Amino acid sequence: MTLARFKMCIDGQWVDALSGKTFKSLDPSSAEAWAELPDADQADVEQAVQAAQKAFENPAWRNLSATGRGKLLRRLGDLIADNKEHLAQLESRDNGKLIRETRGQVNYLPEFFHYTAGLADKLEGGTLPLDKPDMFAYTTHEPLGVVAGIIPWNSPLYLTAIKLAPALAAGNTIVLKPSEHASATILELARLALEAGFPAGVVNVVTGFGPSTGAALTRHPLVRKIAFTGGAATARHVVRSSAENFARLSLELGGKSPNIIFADADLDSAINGAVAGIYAASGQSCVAGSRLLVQEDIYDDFVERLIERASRIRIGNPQDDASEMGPMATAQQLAVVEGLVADALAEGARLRLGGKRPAIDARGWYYEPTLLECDSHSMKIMQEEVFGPVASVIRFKDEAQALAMANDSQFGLAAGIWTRDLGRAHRMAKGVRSGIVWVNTYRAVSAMAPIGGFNNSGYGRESGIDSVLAYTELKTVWINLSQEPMPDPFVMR
Ligand code: TXE
Repeated sequence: MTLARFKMCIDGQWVDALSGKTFKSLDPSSAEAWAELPDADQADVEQAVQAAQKAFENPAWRNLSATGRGKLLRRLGDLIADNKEHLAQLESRDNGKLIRETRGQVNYLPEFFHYTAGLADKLEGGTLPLDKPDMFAYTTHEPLGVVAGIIPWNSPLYLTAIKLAPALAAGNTIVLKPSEHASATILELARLALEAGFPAGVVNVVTGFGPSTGAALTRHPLVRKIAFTGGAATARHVVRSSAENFARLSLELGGKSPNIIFADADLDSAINGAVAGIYAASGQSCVAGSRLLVQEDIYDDFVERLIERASRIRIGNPQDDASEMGPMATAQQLAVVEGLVADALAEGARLRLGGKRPAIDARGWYYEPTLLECDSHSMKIMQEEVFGPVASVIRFKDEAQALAMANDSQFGLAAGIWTRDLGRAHRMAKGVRSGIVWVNTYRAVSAMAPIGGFNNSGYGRESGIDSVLAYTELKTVWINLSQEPMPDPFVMR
């Protein structure tokens, strides 16, 4: 097969790595190479960061009004809409996500740019009601400078949009480092940003591997903020890099989210919600509802019905409209899933569904929808993120026990609550320690709704009205109104 060849975007130019090195991206549905990309090292990263710093100081960007930045973002949103089918096909090809899922995500993608475009000129500072009559003071929100966006493979366009749009709305410049497993659509996004009219160097993309390209970027002294989505182990490297120059950080690190089904829930909806939570996107979702907590009165019925529904899931080529579950994005991820299921079985979990690769005519990294019954919430499979189509289910007696189990986790990204009791819905929503709570629904997103986690799920929030502020510094300006000479210099005023 002839490989698609991509170049990186540095300072508005499409370039190879200075070393000439490349790497191949594999198609998860066939395990075959389909694309070749530049393998950037420190020298390329240096050029990208310098280009972003130069663009940050360039009056064409620095002096562009907030209204002007908003217009560019709106145009970028429109261009994404014009190119939506191409982007959806490309992302599905690159990371093995279902075409119906990538279409859904890309159809909604312009909203992130349109919504954030409207925030660009609403970054208002304040005037301070000072208790010093001869002084006047006000605050302004100013851009940080160069932002590094580190992107994982599971939803590259979406996870880039929620970093790129606010960073640009606030007047920063950015260097994006997509995952080595799924870079293609981020390069296309940079192409659209140039077409929209963002000056050269405002949006740059370097492609390559985490420990080389990613690490060179995150430890660069000119990088003022790192916006990271990925795994906890990598996040610890990123946090250490940031310590060198105290770069601002936002971290979104996934979770082990509880999906809690009470006996009074609409069971048909709850079954769909459980499927959406863990089998959609083959479970490769930061908000996956991988812990199913089910009230004892309906437990047996729920488990049987879930098995019946999940065993009908059509596994197949992600590019096929009829498929409901595609492959794991990488061979490593498939190995992680297989390892964690083996550990769970060794620890005493009962396999009720799946637990193996499906017998389909494809060489890709497919894994069946899997359900494990657990008697103890302290089992590893109840505590560790799998990032695959593996749900572990356990019964609970009452609300108090459900809440205790829900919060017995190192993570805290999302939670689902299924009940018809309004009071219970609010009590649980208040009690659960997570950044997102869905009641009688799951995996809903909006440009207006902040996402981010409690505990080891990371810190900082993306999306929503405050997301742009997270890409700014606050400045306080003091004006002395007095006509008198400066008083005693040794006393604080
Ligand atoms: O992610 P990594 P991986 C979880 C999930 C998964 C695990 C590992 O549990 O099994 O993480 O996945 C870049 N300096 N999530 O290994 O390594 C890397 O190149 C700077 C949850 O794929 O975190 C990629 O661009 N950057 C998650 C990005 O970090 C480095 C989504 C993410 O890769 C780097 C994905 C370094 N030293 C996985 N090393 C979510 N929150 O949704 C790697 N990178």
